[in-house]
Amino acid sequence: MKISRLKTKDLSFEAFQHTYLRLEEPVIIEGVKAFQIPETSVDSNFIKSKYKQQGEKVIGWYNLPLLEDNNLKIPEIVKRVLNLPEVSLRALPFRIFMQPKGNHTLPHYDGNSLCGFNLQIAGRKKWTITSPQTPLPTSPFNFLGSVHRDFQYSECTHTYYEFETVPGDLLFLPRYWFHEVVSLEEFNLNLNWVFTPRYPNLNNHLGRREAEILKIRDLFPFLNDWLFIDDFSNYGGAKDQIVANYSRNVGAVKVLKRLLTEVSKYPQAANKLHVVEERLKEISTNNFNVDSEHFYEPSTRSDPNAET
Ligand SMILES: O=C(O)CCC(=O)C(=O)O
Ligand SMILES: [Fe+2]
Repeated sequence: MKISRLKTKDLSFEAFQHTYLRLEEPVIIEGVKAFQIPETSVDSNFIKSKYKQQGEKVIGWYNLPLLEDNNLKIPEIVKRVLNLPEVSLRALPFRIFMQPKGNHTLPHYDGNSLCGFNLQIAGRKKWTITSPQTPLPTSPFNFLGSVHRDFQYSECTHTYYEFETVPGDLLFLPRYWFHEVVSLEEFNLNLNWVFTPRYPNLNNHLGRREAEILKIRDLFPFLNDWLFIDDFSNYGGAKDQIVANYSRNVGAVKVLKRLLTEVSKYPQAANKLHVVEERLKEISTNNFNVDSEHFYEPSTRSDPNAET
């Protein structure tokens, strides 16, 4: 399937809200700019010196506060979404991905029911994103795909989009969409703003699974250290409200079924554990580990005069 691509000037905020944000449909908005300085100065030295200290290294990226200054402006559409009352922000909602050629981020969806705007600044990436209506097999109690490296997507079994992003492409990636990402150029840089909706999405399998898992984590707090790989204490930046909203209709039967379903995945997942571990090590090693000789190469597709 082909992902929708629209130019900033052809997409009103209201149209974005109705067609993509509310329906949780991915889209690429072209010609978006965040750095106001010359493109050639946005190299790895610049990024490291400006953001590495302020950031918190997390597996394959750096978490940062919502930064904005004369050099870096948050794109208008992102700012408007982050300010919506139904959106909750974690303390560090801004992330930077800077990776070398060949980095392959394993299939996963983001924890904390995160939706994200991912803006390609430099380089090029190949994305394969899969609808939560036809999810990949999940690892027990988490959001990593339980698949081998040579996993083949098939249109018979998966609704997925395969596409490349180039500088100026702002991808809206809704929550629970699996994504697998390959960095294609020597120097690849993406800015990412993430948020958690305060309301659940119970229209797809992974949204319902998350609601059930939240209920389990809330009912049995000791399981958080034991079974889960992410932090629960400040889920989505508004844990109590989100847990209450998402798991309102999750009763004892659903809790029990979910526990059994997740536990029954262990034998299968044990097979793939070393694959997943190796892939996590790959993205962790590559995180900000790029050659500083490479510079932002503007794409013909991005429109330098476009609104930010
Ligand atoms: O760029 C990548 O390699 C991974 C991006 C990603 O996982 C995300 O934006 O959530
Ligand atoms: Fe991700």
